[in-house]
Amino acid sequence: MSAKAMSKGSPAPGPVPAGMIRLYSMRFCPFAQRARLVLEAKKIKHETVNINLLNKPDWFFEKNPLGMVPILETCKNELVYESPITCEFLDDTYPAKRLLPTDPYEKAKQKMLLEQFSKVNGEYMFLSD
Ligand SMILES: N[C@@H](CCC(=O)N[C@@H](CS)C(=O)NCC(=O)O)C(=O)O
Repeated sequence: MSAKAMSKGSPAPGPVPAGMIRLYSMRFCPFAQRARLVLEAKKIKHETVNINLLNKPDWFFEKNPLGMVPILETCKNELVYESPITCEFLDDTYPAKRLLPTDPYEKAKQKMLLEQFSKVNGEYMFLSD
């Protein structure tokens, strides 16, 4: 994980190296934690770029118009945001050791459970680095 979060004025990171995926994150973000858990569980080679959410770089909005983490960026310049979507994208892109069921109803049940847990408001801090 990068030591310091990128803020307004930080240069945009270059292209994602081949064979790698990049996670834009914030260390204390519970939504980014979902993507981090999937990356870890599936042992996906990745790099992390932390963003100072109190002072976002301008280029960050080109990655996600909502200006939120988590975001995944691939070496094909694909950008994926919204944590449940990032998790499913990782599971589909790296199909070894699948985390989501393939049965449609079982998959729907997992997503419904996630929706229920998403109603629980956690308290977290917006720290810059
Ligand atoms: N629905 C989004 C929520 C992500 C979210 O709220 N991220 C927070 C950090 S924990 C964020 O980026 N906030 C920046 C802002 O609201 O400006 C998801 O599931 O990915």
